[in-house]
Amino acid sequence: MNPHKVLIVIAISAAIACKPQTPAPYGPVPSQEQQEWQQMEYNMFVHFGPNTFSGAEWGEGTESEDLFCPTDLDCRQWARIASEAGMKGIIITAKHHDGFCLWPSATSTHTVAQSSWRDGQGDVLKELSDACREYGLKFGVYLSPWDRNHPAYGTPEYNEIYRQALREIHGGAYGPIFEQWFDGACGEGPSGKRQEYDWPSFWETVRELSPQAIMFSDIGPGCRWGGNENGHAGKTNWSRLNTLGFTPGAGAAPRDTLQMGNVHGSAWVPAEMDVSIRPGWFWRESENNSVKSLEELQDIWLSSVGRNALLLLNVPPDNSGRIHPADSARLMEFRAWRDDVFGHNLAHDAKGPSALLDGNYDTYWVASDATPSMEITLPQERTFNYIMLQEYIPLGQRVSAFCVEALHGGAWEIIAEGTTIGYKRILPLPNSCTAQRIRISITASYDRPVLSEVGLF
Ligand code: FUL
Ligand code: CA
Repeated sequence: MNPHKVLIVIAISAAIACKPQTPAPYGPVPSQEQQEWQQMEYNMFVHFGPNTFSGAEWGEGTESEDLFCPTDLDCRQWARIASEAGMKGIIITAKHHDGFCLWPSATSTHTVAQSSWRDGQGDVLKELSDACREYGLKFGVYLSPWDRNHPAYGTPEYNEIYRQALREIHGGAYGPIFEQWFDGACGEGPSGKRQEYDWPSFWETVRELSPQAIMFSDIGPGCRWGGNENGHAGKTNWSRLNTLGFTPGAGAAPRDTLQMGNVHGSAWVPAEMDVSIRPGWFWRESENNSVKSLEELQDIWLSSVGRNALLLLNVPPDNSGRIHPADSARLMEFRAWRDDVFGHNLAHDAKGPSALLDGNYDTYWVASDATPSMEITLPQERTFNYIMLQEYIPLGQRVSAFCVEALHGGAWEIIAEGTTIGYKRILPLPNSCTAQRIRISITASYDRPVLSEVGLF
């Protein structure tokens, strides 16, 4: 070999040796759609329908179609508020358990088309999907499988009717749908109608028409119910779940499993926390003074988004068809609090692994072993109340224990400890901490940790 060639070979080998290797994924990993969904963090749930006018939580299905009569429906107002609140999408109850369809569905005679609202010409899904597009929000749909109105409910025929309703919704008339919500609830009781749901065919129908849609149910497949309706995900929360042998609804995994996931779960099924800003899911006059306090919403944020889950906050419009000022005012306070606290990372100019401090989720730091420690040094002492950590989930969820220490008078003191991290973990400190040097130790992890970001707030 001539000397030139030798040099070239050496240079190429060196380049290969220095190129940082992308670590192999650990366990099941999120699809591209699940990654994008997780990054949405915060969406609006909208419960709207006959119950808005009757005050019921679960309508009977025998209500007159004329009961649904918003005097001043304004979906653009909902979308504007959602967007100003910092939400990324809206999911609406296209049909709740009473069976009333907010779009003129051919599958039912209990829809907006049979009501005198707008002479039967109205279509709430159309109006809301247009408004979402206008405000840059994603649009999602809840369609209750349990149907107290449809005469076919409880017979095999109903499965095809339900699929047909999905086809109408996902057929394109309402644009792309980012999430399809399958509610597992059924209050028929032991002597009521029993429907054997054909879940695989429901999922197939959505997959065919809306391959991008994340499908929610108690057990996924796209995302899972977080096991309660108070907005509190498990402190330990794996995005993995074992789904084999389980079905949505009565056949779902136990609630504590849904809250925590399964450490060795075979599928990527992250948690979504649905919770209402009011005591009920539907608006009622008597609850205008019971909108959750700012403190309650803060607590919900920290225990949903701050615990590796999505927050789906229900904001039910009133019987005029608009979101009540009590709710929108609270949403803006809540937004201001998040901007104020989390808008500025006090570690942005710190010394430490630069990929962890660059404000970019897609750049990450790979530890050289499973239980690394890393130090972050601030330009000067700063006071903070929250610590945020993020794993790079496209490579799976790995960390199962960690602790954070601060250097106080020459000694390291533990200020926070936790188990899982996942996409995002926020730890509120019991007392605010003033320090210049911070040490983060991963004390247990399946494979080498891959972290995207660290924040002090
Ligand atoms: C439950 C339903 O029964 C409630 O009415 C509400 O829609 C909630 C989001 O899901 O299962
Ligand atoms: Ca980064």
